[in-house]
Amino acid sequence: MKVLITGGAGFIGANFVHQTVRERPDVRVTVLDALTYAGDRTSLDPVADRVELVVGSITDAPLVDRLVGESDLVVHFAAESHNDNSLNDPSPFVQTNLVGTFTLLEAVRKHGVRFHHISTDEVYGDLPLGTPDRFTPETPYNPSSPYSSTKAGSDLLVRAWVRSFGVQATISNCSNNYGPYQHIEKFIPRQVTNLIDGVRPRLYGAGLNVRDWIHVEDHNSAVWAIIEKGRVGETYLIGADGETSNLDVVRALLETFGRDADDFDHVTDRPGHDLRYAIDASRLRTELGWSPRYTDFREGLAATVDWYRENEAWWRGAKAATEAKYAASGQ
Ligand code: NAD
Ligand code: TDX
Repeated sequence: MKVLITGGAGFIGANFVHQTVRERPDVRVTVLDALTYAGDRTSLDPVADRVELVVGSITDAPLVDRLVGESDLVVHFAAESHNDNSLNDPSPFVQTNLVGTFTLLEAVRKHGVRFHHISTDEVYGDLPLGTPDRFTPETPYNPSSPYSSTKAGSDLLVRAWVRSFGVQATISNCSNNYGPYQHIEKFIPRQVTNLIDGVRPRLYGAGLNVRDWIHVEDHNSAVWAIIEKGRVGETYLIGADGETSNLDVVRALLETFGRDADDFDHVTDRPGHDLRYAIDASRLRTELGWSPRYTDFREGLAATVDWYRENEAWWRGAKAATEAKYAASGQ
C-alpha cells in the first residue's frame, strides 16, 4: 500500500511516519510537507531510507493531484497549528487549513483515493471548568480562535465532500498531544526547554485552564485503528482521559527538575483563551477496540523531558527566536 502523509515533517506527522515504518513493513510512505518554520526534515532522519520526502505545499493543486494519483491512502496532518500564531496573523491558517484541505479533497475526489483528515477537539469550543461535561461527536461546532475556526471549516469541507461527492473519508478530532518532536512554541516543550535553560516556566493567566493530554503514540495508534476499522463518513474523537490544569503540568515539570513548586511566572493571558477541553472517546474504544498505552501522564511527561534533554540539537536552533516572539506579546 502507498500512503501519502501530509505534514509528515511536523510533530504528530513525523511520529506517525516513525510508527508506520516501524509497525507496517508493507506500507510505502511519501511525505508532502512545505517545511514551514514548524516542519523539520531531521525529524525524519531515523526513517530516511524508508520515506520519500516531497517538499511542497498542499495548496499546490498540480503537485497534490500528481501525488494523490499515485497513492492508495492520504493521511492529512498538514496545518498551521498554533493558536498564538493565529492571533498574530491568521492568513496562513486560512490558506493551509482551508484552501489546502480543499485542494486535497478535490484530488481524492478525482482519483477515488481513501482520505483520513486529522483534526482537533478545539472545533467544539470550550467547556466550563469543574464540570463532568465532555465533547462527543454530537457536540455542536463552536470554535474560538482563527486556528480552531479554520480547522472547523476544514472538517465541514470533508463532511460535505463525503455527502455530496461520495468521497471515502474519515475524520478524527483529538485532544492535546505531547511527546517527542513537538515544536518548542507549544506549552509543554516550551516549559521543558525553559527549565533545561534554568528559566522559569510561563503560565498564561492564572493557569487554571484544563487540557486533556494524550501521548502522540496513542493518537497515532488511534488514527490507524480508524483507517483500518472505522466507518467511512464517520467522525471519531480521540482522547485518553488526561485532563490536567496548566498549573498542575507546570508543577509536575518543576518536580521532575527538582525545582520549587512555585518557581514559575504568570504572564499575559491568551485573548479568547479556551477554558477546558475534555474528550469522550467511547466510540473509539467500544466500536474499534482502541485503548491508549500511555495511561500515566507523569510517566509520559518524564520520558518526554528525557527526550528534550537528549535531543538538544533538534530544538536549540529555534529557541531564541521562539522566545523573542513570545516576549513581544508579554508572554
Ligand atoms: P505542526 O505545526 O508540528 O506540524 C505541521 C506540519 O505541516 C509541519 O511540518 C509544516 O511544515 C507542515 N505544513 C504547514 N503548512 C503546510 C502546507 N501548506 N503544505 C504542506 N505542509 C505544510 O503540527 P502538529 O501539532 O503536528 O499537528 C498536526 C495536525 O494535528 C494538525 O492538523 C493539527 O490541527 C492536528 N492536531 C494537533 C494537536 C496537537 O496537540 N498538536 C491535537 C489535535 C489535532
Ligand atoms: O507558554 C505557554 N503558557 C501557557 O500557559 C503556552 C505556549 C501555552 N500556555 C497554555 C495555553 C493553553 O491553555 O497552555 C495550554 C496549551 O497551549 P498550547 O500548547 O499552545 O496548546 P493549545 O492552544 O491547547 O492547542 C493545542 O492542542 C490542540 C495544539 O497546539 C493544537 O494544534 C491542537 O489542535
